[in-house]
Amino acid sequence: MQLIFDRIEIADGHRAALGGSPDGEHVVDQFVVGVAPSIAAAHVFDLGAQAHSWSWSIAADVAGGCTLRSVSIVLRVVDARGPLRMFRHGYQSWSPCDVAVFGLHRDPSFAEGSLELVRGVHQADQRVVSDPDELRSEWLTLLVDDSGSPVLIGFDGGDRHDGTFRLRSGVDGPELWCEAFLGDALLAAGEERHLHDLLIAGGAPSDVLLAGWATHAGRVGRARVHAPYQVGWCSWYHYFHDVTETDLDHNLALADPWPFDVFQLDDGYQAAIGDWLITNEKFPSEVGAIADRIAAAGRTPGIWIAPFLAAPDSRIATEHPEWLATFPDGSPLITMFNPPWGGGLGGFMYGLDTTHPEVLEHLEHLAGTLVDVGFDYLKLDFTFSPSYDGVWHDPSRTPAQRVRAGYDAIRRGAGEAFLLGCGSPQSAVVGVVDGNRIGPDVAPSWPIEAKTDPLAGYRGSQPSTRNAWFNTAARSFMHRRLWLNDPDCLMLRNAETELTSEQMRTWALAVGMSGGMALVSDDLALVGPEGRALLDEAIALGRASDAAARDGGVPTSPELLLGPTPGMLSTRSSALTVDPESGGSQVE
Ligand code: 9PG
Repeated sequence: MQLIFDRIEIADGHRAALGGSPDGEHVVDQFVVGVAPSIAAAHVFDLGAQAHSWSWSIAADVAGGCTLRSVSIVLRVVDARGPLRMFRHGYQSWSPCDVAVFGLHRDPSFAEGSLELVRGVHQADQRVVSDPDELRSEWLTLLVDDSGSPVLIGFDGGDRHDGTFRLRSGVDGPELWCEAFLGDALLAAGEERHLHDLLIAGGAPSDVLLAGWATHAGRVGRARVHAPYQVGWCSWYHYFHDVTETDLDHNLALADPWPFDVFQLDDGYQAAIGDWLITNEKFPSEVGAIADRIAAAGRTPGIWIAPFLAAPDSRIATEHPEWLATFPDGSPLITMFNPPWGGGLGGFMYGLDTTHPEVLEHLEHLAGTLVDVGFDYLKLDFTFSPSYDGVWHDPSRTPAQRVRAGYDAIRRGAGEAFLLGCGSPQSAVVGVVDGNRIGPDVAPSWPIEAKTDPLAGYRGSQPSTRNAWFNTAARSFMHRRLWLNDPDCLMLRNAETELTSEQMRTWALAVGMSGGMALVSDDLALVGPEGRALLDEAIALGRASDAAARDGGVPTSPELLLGPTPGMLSTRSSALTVDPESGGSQVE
């Protein structure tokens, strides 16, 4: 299989069909695209002569400027043997990572009943794809044919714009569109935007290619990878929204014999989505008093916020309607639907406008206040919100820049506190988060719970321990290169769960071997000696795997490209093989 440069395309329909060398200036309609050659430095990819890195830029060549949805380098895929397979890397934490067959599988946006609101949660571009054969991957991808020799194509960053790979049928066969997605950002006349470098590498197994790419992207993005290994407790996966202050105190009282560094209160304490400093009637104390009590028990206080969302009836939304992004008709932009949140519109949430200077001040102040009252660990959730199409105060910002501006404001306020990204567009947060959720939510069941109504096209994003396992394996290579991986919480209780002890063990071993964060999320009174022993085993594995990762031995998923979903997670010393159906596993 070979990839050959064919042309530059501006979405949708404007093209410069040049062929041959991509280097030089391409005038496409009202834009000038500059592509500069640069040979990948030897220290980046140890992959022989087949590694390339292209720097490129775009400028609007028209008085008054121009909006730009996307610009693509189009590569033709030639001499592929047999069906082409594509590693589809998901957009944000919960978006599934899998391997799809070109011409056979469909993009999730094609599913009957797929909703724009959900597409926007899981893809950089919320529109339905135009080609029925099209497969998409975000930030990076791997292509492989029957020769078994994969090619990696990836952007080296994602904080200036998203990067989407679209495998499509072209006139002369399959094409890979390497798309810089600017989401209709306004380019001023003559303004040149440097796009993220595009990297292409082959000649090595997929795990080696992924390791090379992540190492490089981590360096370029100044990844924060030095926080200590994290062990903790989180209130979510037992109490969910119903958590009370009594529940928190009950677990804190039981925690003495447990090895937790962090004790993290999740969703359910706040008066409203958006009003994070005011507690509801289930929490008689103020947030500062809660932090004090956790600190007095010798743990790092942690708290959950969804900083870019606002419930319609929240104080923030009603006092500052000008802080909300809008639809073109001027009504507030809706960026999430979660019925348990209520909020005045049955669970529809508004998106804060992270291009508005006052919103950024608010976010900085919010994070600063939470840290000042004692929370040294902030879980930042539903952070894809600023990426939706809409009307934004500063129209020059891309979706990725809007996400990143929100995170950067929080980092300014939080100083050196530990920031955990969640629901985070993965490519936009390198260099700002310390830890990052890399998979969907676990659940007290292995498959998707029967009561869950799976989202059309996006089943793989639904809470289930099996779905969490898939992304933990597929994104294992990111740990300590881009951030600390958060595979999501362990499940240890032996009551109020549908997980068998075998499935619990599989998940605990996966979390441990991944080297990622290890958080317990049960009512501690329900965890028996078996669960406690499993935690100790997972932490011992986790510390060893994490220590190896700091030393370059990041876990891998060596057979990633063999099946639709990964089946294996390997460390330097052992390998975990998981049966996706039964949730059983073997360690060798
Ligand atoms: C709190 C939770 C926990 C959890 C997060 C996140 O409706 N939804 O589509 C939906 C998706 C994810 C989700 C909740 C709802 O979970 O991953 O750890 O913090 O929020 O609400």
